[in-house]
Amino acid sequence: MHDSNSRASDRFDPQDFDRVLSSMCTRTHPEAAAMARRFMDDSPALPEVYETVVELERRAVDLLGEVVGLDEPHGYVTTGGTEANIQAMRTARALGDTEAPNAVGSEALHFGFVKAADMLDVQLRLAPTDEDNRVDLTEVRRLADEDTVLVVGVAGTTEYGIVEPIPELGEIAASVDAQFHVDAAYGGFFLPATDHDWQFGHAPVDTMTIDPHKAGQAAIPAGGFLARDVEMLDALAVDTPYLERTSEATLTTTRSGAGPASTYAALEALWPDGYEAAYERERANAEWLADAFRERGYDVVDPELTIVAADVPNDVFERLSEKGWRILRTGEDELRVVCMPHVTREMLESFVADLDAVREETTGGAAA
Ligand code: 0PR
Repeated sequence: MHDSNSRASDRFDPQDFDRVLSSMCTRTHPEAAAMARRFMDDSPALPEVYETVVELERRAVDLLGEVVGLDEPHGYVTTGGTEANIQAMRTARALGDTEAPNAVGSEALHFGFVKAADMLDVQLRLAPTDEDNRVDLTEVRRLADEDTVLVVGVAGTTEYGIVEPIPELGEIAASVDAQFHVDAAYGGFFLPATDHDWQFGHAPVDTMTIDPHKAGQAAIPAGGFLARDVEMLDALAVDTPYLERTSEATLTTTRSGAGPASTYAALEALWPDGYEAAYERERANAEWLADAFRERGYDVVDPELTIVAADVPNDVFERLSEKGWRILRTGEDELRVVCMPHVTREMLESFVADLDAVREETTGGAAA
């Protein structure tokens, strides 16, 4: 039993980021962290009571609109990418004109879409990806039909960071009169610094997910759901009979003010130059690590944004985990490193030094 006089905060420490290599979350920007703490007790669900946090959310959505090329953005700060993706499917189903709705995307869709489809009773049709992990567009075209209410493109896939062909997927959506959603949960804060076509200004995108609590450097919980037309948000609204407001479009009711407040603070501090500089750094780190794996004879999936996946043998992976590296594998069993702001070059050098030490100790070195 612990001493009942001691405080939980004296006894428990959060995960140190020094060895975290496979997470899309990162250290919160200091100003965003300060704002998260200040506004964690305020709930934007009650605008009549908590006025300031509602204003912060409005400003956060406006700035997110700038990031995604939308002049008049409609949306809100969600609990994360999963909620934003659920809302995209929900609005598409509400506005679609069919009794048997389906949604089409690639196998690279985040597993949260499976939850969305399950809850909303929408059939999820996933086109295969090829050996380079790219979506087969012919197959997407074949899967889309008159009952398709939503086509999804991922701008930065979870496992490899691949930017799917957004304009082409948008054309397929238009050809069957379906809504087009882009999941830029991971990629959205990197992509403005690249040449990729991914946002509202580049393709007929209707809705988008972009997560401040990933590369946006805001506090958890902060996802972003954005829509081109206000009707898409209105389609989500339910009546709220006993409040002064008449309707609510969010999925959850009580919401933490930490998300909107820290999102606004992070964007104010980092958009656009801070995010661009972070991307350049993380991209260079990803390339550096990919080269380090290649030099050691491992197959590497070329990083498209900031994710490196390498075919490292299981015994080597296990030994690196034992050394305290917080690493995860892809579905194909590759070691997957997500270069986020907390992942410094120094950290990667120390990781590669451990990799070399482990290779000496195991058969993995010989096998590679
Ligand atoms: N869409 C994409 C493209 C994602 O990569 C993710 C999260 C989501 C949606 C869902 O976002 P939320 O987790 O905010 O609902 N992908 C991460 C993953 O599966 C989730 C994650 C994030 C896991 C941080 C661990 C972690 O520390 O790897």
